[in-house]
This record gives sequence, C-alpha cells and structure tokens, in this order.
Amino acid sequence: MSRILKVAAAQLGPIALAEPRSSAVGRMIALMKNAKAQGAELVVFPELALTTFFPRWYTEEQSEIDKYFETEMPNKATQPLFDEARKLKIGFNFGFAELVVENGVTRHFNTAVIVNNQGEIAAKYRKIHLPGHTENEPWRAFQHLEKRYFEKGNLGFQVHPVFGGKIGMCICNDRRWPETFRVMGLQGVELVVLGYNTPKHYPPAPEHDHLQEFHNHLVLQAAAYQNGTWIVGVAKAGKEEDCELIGGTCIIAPTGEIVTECKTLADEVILAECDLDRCKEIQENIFNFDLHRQPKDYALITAAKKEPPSNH
Ligand code: CDT
Repeated sequence: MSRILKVAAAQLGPIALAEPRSSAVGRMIALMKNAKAQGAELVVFPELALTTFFPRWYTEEQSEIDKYFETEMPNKATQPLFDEARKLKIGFNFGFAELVVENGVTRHFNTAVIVNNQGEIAAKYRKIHLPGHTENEPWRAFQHLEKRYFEKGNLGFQVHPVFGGKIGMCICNDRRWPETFRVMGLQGVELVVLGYNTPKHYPPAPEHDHLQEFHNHLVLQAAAYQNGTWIVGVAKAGKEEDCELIGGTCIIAPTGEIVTECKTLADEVILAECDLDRCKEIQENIFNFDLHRQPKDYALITAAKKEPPSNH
C-alpha cells in the first residue's frame, strides 16, 4: 500500500519593485489552477512570494520596510488566493514577510505557512537562518539585509501531520544547513517544502557565482537522502530589478534523485507523485537513526558558538 501525495512546485518569475500584491496573487492563482489541472493536492510557492525581494535595499526608515510586511494572514490582498484554494480543494505553502505584535512587542519574521484544502492555515514556520548583514555595505552590487529587517524565527523546525504525511518547512538559506533537515528527520519527516530567493551573484565570494545552481541542488539532494525525505524547493527566479535570481525549482525523492525540475526562469509549474512510503527505503535501512546514529559523538554540534562580529 503506498501513500501518494501529488505535489506541485510553482516557481515564480521576478516580481518587480512596483508590482502590486494583487498582481503577484493573480499570478499565483493562475499557477494554482495549472497545478490543480495536473492533479496536485498541494502546491508550493517561493519565499516572500507577494513582493519583490526587498532586503536588497537599505533604508533607515522602518515605515518604508514595513510596507512589505503583512499584519494579518489572510488579508485583503491574499484572500483571493485562499478563496481559490478552498474552491479548488487544493492545499498550498507560500512565504511572506510577517509583522506581528506578540506580548506587546512588534516583531518581524520571514514566514511561511501551509494552508489546507479548506483554505485554513494549518502550520506556520519562521525562518531561523537569516543570511546577509545588518548595515549598508555600498561596495555590494545589491544589499542582502535579512539580518536587519527580520529577527530569527521562534517556532523551531516542526513536523506537522497534514496531507496524510509528516510535513515540515524551512526557508531559503535554511536549506544550506544540514541541522535544519536533521532536526526534522529526527521527527520522521516525509516531505519538506521550502521556497528561496537566491541571487546568482554572491558579493563576498563572487568566484562561487557559477556554482549557485550546483550548490542549490547539492544541499537539497544530500538533505533528502540523509534524512530519507521528499523535498520540494521552489525558486523566485529571473531578473528581479538589477538582481539575477537562480531557478532550479525541483522535487527530490528520498533517494536524493531529482524527479522533476523547472526548465525556465519564469512562472512555471512542475508536479510529482510523491509516495511518502518510499521514505522507509532510507529511514528503515541506511539511515535508520535508532540503529546507527551516534549522538554522544555529535555534542559539539549543539554546543554554544563563538559570538560573531557585529556586522557579519
Ligand atoms: N533568501 C536567502 O536566504 N538567500 C540566500 C542568499 C545567499 S546569502 C546572502 C541563500 O542562501 O540562498
């Protein structure tokens, strides 16, 4: 008996600085309909899917930045997406900038949610590994100010019993860290969904620019295999203002094999029939954690780290 979940990855092409949320949501609805027509039960969209990737610009005006944040979800701009999902009976995952007041404190998170096929938010994740820097660095071709505009997520790496499986989330830079997936692997995760905005150009080490697509698939394929999980990685791709973002949206099997991947840098849907029972091929054999892990020898991984320099 197999447990097949039909999952679509809905890559978005660039979102212009001036493009309103209504336009991004309209594009997402078109992709959602396409995914449903292919039989998808769950469709995965990128990180910060409603706007351009605003951390590439520096400002000291918090009100300028807060314009990119959502203070409720769903809201007026995104309600049509939630309504369409309920109408089509399809679930979805997408990322957005979340502004929330918690215990009287205003907080900014880089967030993703899983919405069930009734249009209800079933799970939330807030990005833990925030890349980039906090101050303006004019020598860069563009900024990457996630450390300035977001704070570290406070929900951990949870695994949720949704869509008949065990599903986890992470966001973009999280995928480069094996710990992200291992924490979910230890909870028996069967599918990890994630979105990303990855520039082709990496200012601190431009000699790696030609490796961006390779590193994207390298970390996703290794994480899938080492934890015996399906992974769906979804790009916002193409030339967004002056910044080239990589594509490479893909669906990866628990064996580490890429089952399907996008061919363009534009709005595009791909789909795979993910048999969640195939996770056992890995989780009960080569990476049977109960039999083979040696956590006492891994203590350094969770030991306190050295404090980083102030603007890293
Ligand atoms: N969005 C995001 O996390 N992007 C980073 C860019 C490289 S670090 C400046 C990534 O890891 O893909």
